[in-house]
Amino acid sequence: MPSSTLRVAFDRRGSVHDGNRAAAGRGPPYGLSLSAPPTMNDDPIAALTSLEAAGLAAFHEAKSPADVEAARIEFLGQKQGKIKAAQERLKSIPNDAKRAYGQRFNAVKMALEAACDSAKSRLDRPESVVGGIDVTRPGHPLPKLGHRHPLTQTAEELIDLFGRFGFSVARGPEVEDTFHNFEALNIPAVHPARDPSDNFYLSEDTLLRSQTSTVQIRVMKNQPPPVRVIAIGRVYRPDEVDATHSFMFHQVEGLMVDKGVTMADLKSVLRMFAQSYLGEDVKIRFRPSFFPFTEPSVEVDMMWHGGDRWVEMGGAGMVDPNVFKAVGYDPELVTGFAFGLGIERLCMRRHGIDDIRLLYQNDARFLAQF
Ligand code: FA5
Repeated sequence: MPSSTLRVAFDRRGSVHDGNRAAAGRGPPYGLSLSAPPTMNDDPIAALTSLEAAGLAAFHEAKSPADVEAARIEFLGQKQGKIKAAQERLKSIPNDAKRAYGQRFNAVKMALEAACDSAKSRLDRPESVVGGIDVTRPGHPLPKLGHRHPLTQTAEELIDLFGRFGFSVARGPEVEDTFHNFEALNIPAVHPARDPSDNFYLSEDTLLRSQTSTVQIRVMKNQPPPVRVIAIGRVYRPDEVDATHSFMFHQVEGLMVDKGVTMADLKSVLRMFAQSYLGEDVKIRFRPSFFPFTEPSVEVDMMWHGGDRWVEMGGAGMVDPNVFKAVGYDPELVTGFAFGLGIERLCMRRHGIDDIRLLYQNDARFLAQF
């Protein structure tokens, strides 16, 4: 009996079988007659054909990478694979039949290699292939539907910039109570800034916040110093609408409290911010001003695009000791600065927009430019 029929091998289900299984009446491992290895088939070309059929069936029916590997070893294995045996048979083929055998052998070998590759790629998929759907495949690109509004872009850039200066982000409600909007900010009941004609009251003691300075109070009431935060959001005032004013707009509030914070720190931070966001050559200036919750106070102006006029960018100052007392900080121990800048105006100056109303009209032709 030829040695190949006695060889013990693993079939593709991982069980041990021997080369005599067909002879013993148990059938071949892949359901095709392989009982006669090439050396036992009288017609060498017919032997190649049945070898091809068996190999193709084995790769085709493989149900796991382990099945493919078992079939690869059985048919294409370098040492004892059936293709290797068929190649060795060439030596015993008469000279006049060698050419035909060689051509058929090459075709069978290539067909089995291709079947092996395609079985591998069929089965070597990640587990994410569920029900024939490969969920890891990239999807179809979505059509470009739009982009972030320039005000959102500005807000995100401010968060990024101040983040690099060490400021984290705090939030506060748009519907505010009079304590946070006024009293805690040193604006007593009789102050004209509380006038109903200057604010959108929702009830006697709630209103749409008129400034983001309210968040200063909420932050300080919730955490001990040191503090270094910004707060971004909408504010509401019944201002007459023109090219630089709206009844609803956005502010970025900044607050830094620590031991030894000075006006020089405030001016440095605002100058660095303006140069980073508006460009190295931006001109800003500080004007003495008044806010009930800072002392001393300043207005910060920026030279408008075109270079012909100053436009107010925000208000700022050193936190008033009364505010520290209202939130339970000791003004003998800590000092701090605060600022509130108009986001619309920063965005307008940055992009050369000359009318604030353009930012709210949602005209796609305008928005597409940013
Ligand atoms: C304030 O709102 C103060 N809370 C700022 C502040 C914070 C001072 C912390 C001290 C300490 P003011 O009312 O000046 O300040 O507004 C600040 C900025 O908001 C203005 O400089 C301007 O850029 C913007 N702004 C004000 N009113 C409008 C408006 N109606 N439309 C658009 N932007 C506005």
